[in-house]
Amino acid sequence: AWTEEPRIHYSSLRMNGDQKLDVCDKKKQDFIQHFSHIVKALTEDDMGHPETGDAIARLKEVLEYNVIGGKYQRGMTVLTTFQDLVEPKKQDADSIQRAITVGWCVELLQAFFLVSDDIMDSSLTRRGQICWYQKPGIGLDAINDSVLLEACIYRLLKLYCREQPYYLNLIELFLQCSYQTELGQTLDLITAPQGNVDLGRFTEKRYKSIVKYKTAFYSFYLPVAAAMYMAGIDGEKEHANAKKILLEIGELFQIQDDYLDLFGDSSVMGKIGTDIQDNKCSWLVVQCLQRASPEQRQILQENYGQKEAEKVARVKALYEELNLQAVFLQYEEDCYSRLMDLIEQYSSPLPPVIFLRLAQKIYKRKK
Ligand code: GPP
Ligand code: MG
Ligand code: MG
Ligand code: MG
Repeated sequence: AWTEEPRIHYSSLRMNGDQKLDVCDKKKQDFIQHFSHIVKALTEDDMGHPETGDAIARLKEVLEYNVIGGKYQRGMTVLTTFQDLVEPKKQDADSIQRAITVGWCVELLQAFFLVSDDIMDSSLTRRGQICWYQKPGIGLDAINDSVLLEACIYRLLKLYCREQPYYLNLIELFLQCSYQTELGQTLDLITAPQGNVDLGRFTEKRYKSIVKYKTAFYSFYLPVAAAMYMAGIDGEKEHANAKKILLEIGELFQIQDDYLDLFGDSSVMGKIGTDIQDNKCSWLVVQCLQRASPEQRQILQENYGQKEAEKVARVKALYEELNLQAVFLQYEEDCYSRLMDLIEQYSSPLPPVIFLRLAQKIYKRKK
């Protein structure tokens, strides 16, 4: 058996930290550079089309406003994971280009979700700029723009991956993860009806279901699973094991998102929080309810889910009285160490570095 090639290649293991950083920055630069090719591929044939040309020009504008400006963590995960899984000699220019393109497909999915999520959450800013639907002259036309962003995923997959053995797996993966995210968004929305505060709805159990579906599948399982399929790893067991870890990372990621919604620096985050106003089943409100006295619960009942700044401030003060910042810090620590155990238990046969890198990227994140 020793003559067999290792099925899974452990690249980047022999580098020191500095070299690794350089390689990562360079990789991210390459990835971002590639966006112009993506836009070109999506618009070149039809830009001057007599019938659809104007729509394509609008699509170009939508792409440039909404797909750029994030952290590119999900997209980069496809590329990096692909390179971890495939031996270097099989990483030819075309395979790398496909991994980058599929990475951009994940970024397109994210853009689709964010443009529509911002409408549903009545948000003001995203990635340091005004939300697309808030731009003068855009409004609810942004709904159609978001659907166009989604359509671009499948156009790109067809353009770049049609001939690949994993083509159908990728299409099904994107569709399945979209559906799960939409179910999660449904849970998020129906648990937060406008003008109807019912604190009894905000349970830990409901919280976990919401975040698993609305965030973890598309943010963590999708990019790693896409890279696995592209590397020829399509076994159920392998995917189930990776998913086990990745959904846990996704849960921590959304808990951080909820914490930062109120306690983060909005200029660093690039977005202004709305969870209290929106009556959301946030991690903070769930923790608050577990610790609140009957009097404190009453304060929450009177101030949660409303737009007035004084009421939002009262809720924040209550969270501070209950030391939820310290509770969060401790929770993040515990969660991280549980993640390390999970990675030890479930990463094989994939190199643990895939999961460790993701966990490290999000641990103590500020944006
Ligand atoms: C994060 O929720 C979840 C999403 C962005 C998925 C949206 C899914 C759709 C089907 C539209 P969030 O509202 O907390 O994110 P943010 O804080 O970035 O607004
Ligand atoms: Mg939102
Ligand atoms: Mg939302
Ligand atoms: Mg949020």
